[in-house]
Amino acid sequence: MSSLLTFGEAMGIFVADGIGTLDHARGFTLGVAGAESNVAMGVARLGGDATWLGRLGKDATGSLIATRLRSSGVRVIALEDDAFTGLMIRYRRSGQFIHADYHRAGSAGSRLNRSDVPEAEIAAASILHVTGITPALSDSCRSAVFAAVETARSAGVTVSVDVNYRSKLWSTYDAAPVLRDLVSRADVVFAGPDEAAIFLGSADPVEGLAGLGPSEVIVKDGARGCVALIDGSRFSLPAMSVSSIDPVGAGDAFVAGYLADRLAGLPAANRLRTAIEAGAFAVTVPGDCEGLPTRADLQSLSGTDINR
Ligand code: KDG
Repeated sequence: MSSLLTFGEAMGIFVADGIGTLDHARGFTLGVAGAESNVAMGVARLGGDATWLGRLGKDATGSLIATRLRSSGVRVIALEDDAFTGLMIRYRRSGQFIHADYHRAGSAGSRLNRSDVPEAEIAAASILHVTGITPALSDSCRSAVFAAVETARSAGVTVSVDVNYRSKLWSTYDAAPVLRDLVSRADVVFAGPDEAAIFLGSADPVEGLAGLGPSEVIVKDGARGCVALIDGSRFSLPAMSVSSIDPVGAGDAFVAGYLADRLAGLPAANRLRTAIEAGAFAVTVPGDCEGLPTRADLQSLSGTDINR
């Protein structure tokens, strides 16, 4: 069976209930955050075979993360670490503005290193998925990402990269050469137009990303939908009109939708349609991973046949 392997930092997250500054918060919802673990859960919920690997502290947050991922059907390779499991705190300053604080410097997840990702696991996968978040966490994480990507390439495993620029982790100046290098080693790349501009400048994002080498370029543009260049064919899909409650995690749901259909051997048009639907479903549910849909969820959203 085709399978996805991904790795990165998964964290606990406290999301303030309601809207307002943190000092007005009276309750928090505890969840799990992390772009790569979100994608793994998203692929698994859509019926795909997904493995997430990462370092977790020997604390309650680490256990929570492993339990939540496994309950979504993800195979978890959790490497125990003496450091704490990273945390995030997020609140909504207004209906529009979301603020997040990281508590992750020195965390277990940021201590991942290149010997943590076994070559055999990579070679056995159909897709290795990494993000531009991991190289920003530490030198050892950066080295792990590039080593894993090179192992995948040598083994003929598809390399998928979501650029996922995080301004709280590094500057665009520091990120640009690293993200450009990472994208140039990918087969499949996902980026927002603003993220692509970090290392492409004013070049057209689709053409610019394709010019670096990936044969599957997908530019996700939130409420505007997506444009893509896949094996030489161009696609442009509008977003679905849904009532958005929480945009966080929608990009990961989109990636999961695309990769789940790719693992299932479906053509590009289906992958992009599922990506759009998964992203749309995710924004209707609060939380980073709670809105990752199943196939049945997508059917209820679109009212279409899931076997199309
Ligand atoms: O992609 C959603 C993420 O922002 C979230 O789950 C946490 O990985 C995360 C990050 O670094 O922001």
